[in-house]
Amino acid sequence: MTIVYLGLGSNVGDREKNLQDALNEISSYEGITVRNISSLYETEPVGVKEQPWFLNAVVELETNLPPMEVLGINKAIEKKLHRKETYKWGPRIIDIDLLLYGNCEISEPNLKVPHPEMHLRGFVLIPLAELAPALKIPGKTKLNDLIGELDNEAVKKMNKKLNLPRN
Ligand code: GSY
Repeated sequence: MTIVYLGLGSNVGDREKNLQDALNEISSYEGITVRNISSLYETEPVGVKEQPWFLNAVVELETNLPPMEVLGINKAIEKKLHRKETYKWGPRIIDIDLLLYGNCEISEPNLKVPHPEMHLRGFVLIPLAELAPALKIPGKTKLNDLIGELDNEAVKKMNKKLNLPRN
């Protein structure tokens, strides 16, 4: 079994429902057990600023599925939840990013793990640190050191979590 972290984000429509729908879908897959979920975070958009703020969370799961299969599941769920391609860094109903797959480092044309920009993104690092404060990103330094180096991009913790589906 491998511990996997996924990043969830939405800034279109009912953002919390979109994240909950994504989490429910993830947990419905055989071979995936959702173990934990961070609080919800209201976050300032990174990249294109002129768009609604995101709602973000990080999910911890356990799986025996290979990383490419996890990637395929993420893409299938994004499609099922009607994610439409807009433009790079543009608004989206749902985004499901494979952040970490155990301690693996993967560099395939369509999959890079750890997620190549995660060490720069407060909306990923801060919820991730809530779940795994002592975690070290393979090839990088400790989470707390990375968080200390972030620009002051706004990441506001909400006193709220998605419902953990029963596996
Ligand atoms: O990479 C995920 C989509 N995304 C986000 C996001 O989830 N949160 C914030 N705050 N900014 C973002 N820009 C993009 S693209």
